[in-house]
Amino acid sequence: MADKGKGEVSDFSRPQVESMFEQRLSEAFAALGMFNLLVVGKTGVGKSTLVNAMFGSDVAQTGIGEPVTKGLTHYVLPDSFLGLYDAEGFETGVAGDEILEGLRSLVSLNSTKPAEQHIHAVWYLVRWSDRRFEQAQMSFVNTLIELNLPVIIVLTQVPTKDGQIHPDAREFADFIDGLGLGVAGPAVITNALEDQFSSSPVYGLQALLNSTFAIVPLVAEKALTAAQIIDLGRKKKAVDAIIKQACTFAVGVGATPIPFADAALLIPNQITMIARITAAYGLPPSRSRAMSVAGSIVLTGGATMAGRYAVTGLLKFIPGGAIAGSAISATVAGTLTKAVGLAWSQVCELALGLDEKQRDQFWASGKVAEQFLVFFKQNPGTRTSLIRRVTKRA
Ligand SMILES: Nc1nc2c(ncn2[C@@H]2O[C@H](COP(=O)(O)OP(=O)(O)OP(=O)(O)O)[C@@H](O)[C@H]2O)c(=O)[nH]1
Ligand SMILES: [Mg+2]
Repeated sequence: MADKGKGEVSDFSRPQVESMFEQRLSEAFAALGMFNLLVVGKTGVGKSTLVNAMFGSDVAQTGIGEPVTKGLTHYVLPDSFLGLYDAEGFETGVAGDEILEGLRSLVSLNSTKPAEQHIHAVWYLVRWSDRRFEQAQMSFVNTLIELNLPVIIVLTQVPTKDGQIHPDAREFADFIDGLGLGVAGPAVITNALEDQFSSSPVYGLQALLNSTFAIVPLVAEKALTAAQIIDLGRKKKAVDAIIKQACTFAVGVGATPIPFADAALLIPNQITMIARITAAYGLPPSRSRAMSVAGSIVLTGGATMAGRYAVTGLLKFIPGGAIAGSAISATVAGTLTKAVGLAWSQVCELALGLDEKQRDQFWASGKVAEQFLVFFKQNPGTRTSLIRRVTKRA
């Protein structure tokens, strides 16, 4: 590694960066923690459909299921920042009582475990077109509340027209709100799937997500942000904070100006940053091998080279700009790190927009590095500010 004293540095080799990235990725995903959601409601109410709409994949299909009790299964995504308790095929009455029995022992077992493993939110789904809320449903909800679980009532499959909720559904929601169930806030009105026939659009998912964020403990927020797929803004906010933190660190490194050749000093910080960004977007880490390869190409052949090239290359155009007397300043280190972070976020957002198969292909292809460079060069902070700062130094 770097030996600043001699002004000489050997870059990290690509395999080194690769394994470092793979390790940082798994640390970053572990640091997300877990969001555990319990979804209940009668069979056919739309539990699976709603979960798919909010989290993007059929957790129950792709996850590893573990029966908690008859009718209640705990699914964990292979990537394990989303845990789902699904009461599949559930009917109120006897079956409901069994589920509650299972929940009771689960909650009491959980109380001995870290908060990360608790149930953080319950969605209790009611199909609006049933137009009634039975006694059995009411006592089910009451028991959940007795167990100290934060419950959101969700009306499902609600049609809307021009943003107007079906008046009967509105009335039904008001009726449920009036029951004084002790749930967390008013019932949330949703439609998780566009109805082709009535062209009733998807509705209320953002409101449901907001209500969910309002009740989850801090320990589950990062995981929920990463797991949900409907609110990119929340992910971006988390990513911005990660980039800022990495820039602050880079500026600190650059406070003692680094010889150009020592640009590699900035690499470990950049690896940590892009690993955290990847995790914050909730990109499945099961693809971490391909991601690590892509990330290492970006950092060894892409960003670092580009950063160095930009600095040394630009110096040529500065009258009297002597490479020997120059160094990467704190601002340049910060600018470079920020540009790397922003370009990698754009890569991640591109990946998020792909379906699972395309995404796998994308990570495994050389396209990532190519695309990264495009974003990197487009970044308004990169070239101009480097020119300005290098000029000033010279
Ligand atoms: N239009 C529309 N259809 C929905 C919605 N939710 C569910 N459906 C349809 O209703 C049917 C049942 O939905 P599921 O999501 O499988 O219901 P579930 O609650 O998971 O059912 P079980 O797993 O049997 O307990 C499916 O045909 C869905 O396509 C919705 O919000 N809008
Ligand atoms: Mg289901």
